[in-house]
Amino acid sequence: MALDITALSIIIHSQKEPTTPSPGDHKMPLYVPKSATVAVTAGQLKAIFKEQDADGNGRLTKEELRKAYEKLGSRNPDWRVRRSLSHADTDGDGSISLEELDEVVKYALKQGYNFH
Ligand SMILES: [Ca+2]
Ligand SMILES: [Ca+2]
Repeated sequence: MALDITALSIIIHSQKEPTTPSPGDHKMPLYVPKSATVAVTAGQLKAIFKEQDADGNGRLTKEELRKAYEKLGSRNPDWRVRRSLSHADTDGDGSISLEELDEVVKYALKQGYNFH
């Protein structure tokens, strides 16, 4: 099941936001602040990474990894991609297979990776 991270962030954000009762309040703009901080599980992280496999070939290229980290709100996605590859790209082909993705997820979790 694909995890809709945008919807997730909106839900979390709206929970944190103090309720301001006003008419038309239900028409909230679809704006997701980058400051939303949420702990994620390994399964959620993996789902987010897999979602970025745009061509569906079961491998995450640097570009696809970068998108994943951008989606996670990383301030320095390029650096994260380099770290992930050096940590998890065990066969050295410059992309992350589904097997290697587990290592990326472990790495990301070890960094205490959250949505910020
Ligand atoms: Ca791919
Ligand atoms: Ca690889």
